[in-house]
Amino acid sequence: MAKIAPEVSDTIKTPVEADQAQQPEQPQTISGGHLVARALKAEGIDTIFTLCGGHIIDIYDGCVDEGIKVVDVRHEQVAAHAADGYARVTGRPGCAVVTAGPGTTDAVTGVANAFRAESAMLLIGGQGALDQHRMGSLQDLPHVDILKPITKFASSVYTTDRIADMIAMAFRECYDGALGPSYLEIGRDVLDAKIERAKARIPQPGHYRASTKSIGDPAAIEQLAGILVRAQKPCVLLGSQVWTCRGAEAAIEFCRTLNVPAFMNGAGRGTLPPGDPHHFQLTRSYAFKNADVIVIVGTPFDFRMGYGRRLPEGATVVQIDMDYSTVGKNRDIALGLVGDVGAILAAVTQAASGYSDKGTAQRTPWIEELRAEEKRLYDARLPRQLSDAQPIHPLRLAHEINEFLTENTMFIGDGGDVVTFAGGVVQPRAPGRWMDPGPLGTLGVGVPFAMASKLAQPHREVVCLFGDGAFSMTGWDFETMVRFNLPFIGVVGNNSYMNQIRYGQIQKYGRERGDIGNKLGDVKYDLFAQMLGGYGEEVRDPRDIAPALQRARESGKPSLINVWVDPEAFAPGTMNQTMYK
Ligand SMILES: Cc1ncc(C[n+]2csc(CCOP(=O)(O)OP(=O)(O)O)c2C)c(N)n1
Ligand SMILES: [Mg+2]
Repeated sequence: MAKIAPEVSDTIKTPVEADQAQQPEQPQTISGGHLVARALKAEGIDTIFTLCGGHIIDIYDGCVDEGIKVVDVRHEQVAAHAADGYARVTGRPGCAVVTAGPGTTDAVTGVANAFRAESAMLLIGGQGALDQHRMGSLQDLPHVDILKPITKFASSVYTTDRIADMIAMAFRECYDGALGPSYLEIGRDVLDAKIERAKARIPQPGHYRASTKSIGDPAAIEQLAGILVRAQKPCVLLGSQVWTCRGAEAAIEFCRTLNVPAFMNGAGRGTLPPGDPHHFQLTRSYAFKNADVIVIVGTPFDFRMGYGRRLPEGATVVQIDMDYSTVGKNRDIALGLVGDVGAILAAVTQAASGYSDKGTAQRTPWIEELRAEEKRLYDARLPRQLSDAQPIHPLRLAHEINEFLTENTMFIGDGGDVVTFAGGVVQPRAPGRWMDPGPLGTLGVGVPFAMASKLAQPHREVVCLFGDGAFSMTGWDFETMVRFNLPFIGVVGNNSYMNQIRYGQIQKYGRERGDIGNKLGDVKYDLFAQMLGGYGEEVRDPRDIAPALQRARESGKPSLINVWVDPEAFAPGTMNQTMYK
């Protein structure tokens, strides 16, 4: 057919041309950064956390096309922690995008934290152009080598057409066993190049990885049901994986059907609400010491568990975990089960329903015994929790925060001693309402976790308790909270020290030498918040804590309540730290 002259084509169109005119024009080529955004979208990611650099700007351009929100922070550690937090809150992987060299090394701590906390996130890092490989390009470093030991998967992407494919691969690896982070480095030329769209494999949503809801060995399920039905004094510890697997309902059903008392740690806190007949908090050591069956769910025998050594030899210890290599590590077990911990608990409950007598009544005296002990320990602590002393006792601060929480509040702990105090007092009211760094113990997660929580679930209130040392580490991103209009209630338990470390120094070196390297200034964090456009006030009288929290809630702004707490009070958890023993 003869080519139609432009002036004619405006008025007379062939049927094919008319059809094409109605379709939005599909470019035949696509750039690497746009492929990144396509792959992130396929994974359900609607937000990335980033700090800009020339190596990565094409990803931003792709995000604009895909409708992915670009949250730009002030330090890459914050971007990585926020991606970790986003994963925990949403159940989808988080994503941080950072530039080459220092951008990537700044993010390493956040990735490391996600690694130990078993959080699924992808770090995408820039790299110099491949055609300048090892020539000394700007910000060039061996990123993959650096990230390899702290990720489940770390690789460079060598061609533009593999970008989306390798992102899908990285996400798949995040979900293999216990969750964890992946890292991809993409060279600047690989990212900026445009290729024919048809050449790229772009994995389709929901079609590049399988379900992980496995219950493992069915015989082990039956065996555990039998053990529990016969148990007189069982207890269960519900760890972070219960939340990761979204297994709260299954865990509640398990405890109720089998009449088993439950303790919770990490993100497992709030699985059972406070006041529930099977919810216990203060009697864990007592229960472990006296139990005949101990079921450890979704938490390793690491330092928080005394490496499993504190569990009595005579007890039947059962471990359930997503990760094969965690089960039986550091301590022998009677039975191990590997898979989705929620699915396993549901299967065990189901298997127990086959017993005409599940033995629930024989466990009631044990539950009553624990309840009495729980009350005794609570009453013994109560006077300090209600103390009107000035400077404020950190237990009183923890008490006031606990009273302030609602079912809709996410509680975040970021600090040393003040957060350890809070750990024994603050009780989240629902599953998934507790965030702490996890076993890496990284200070500085508070602002980024608050950021992730508010972005992913704007309707959910966030209360974050900071130590003054912890806040200082990533606190500048309070400004990002203001810029993105992310209101939250920040509380700084300000003792002007890195107190958790100071305690050990005083013990070891005496009063005179105990304050070396741990003294902070008397910083008015309330004024810092105000300076950045947030709400701030300070509190010295414990009776003013609750009204100040309320005013922060009503301000509708990011806020910091600077609470001056007693630097000479130390939490039992701090005093018992195993590293000093
Ligand atoms: C990033 C990081 N650096 C150092 C430490 C070691 N550390 C553990 S607790 C602590 C003190 C924290 O001080 P602060 O946040 O003020 O809480 P406090 O103990 O005073 O209540 C330090 C430095 C850590 N856990 N993480
Ligand atoms: Mg402090």
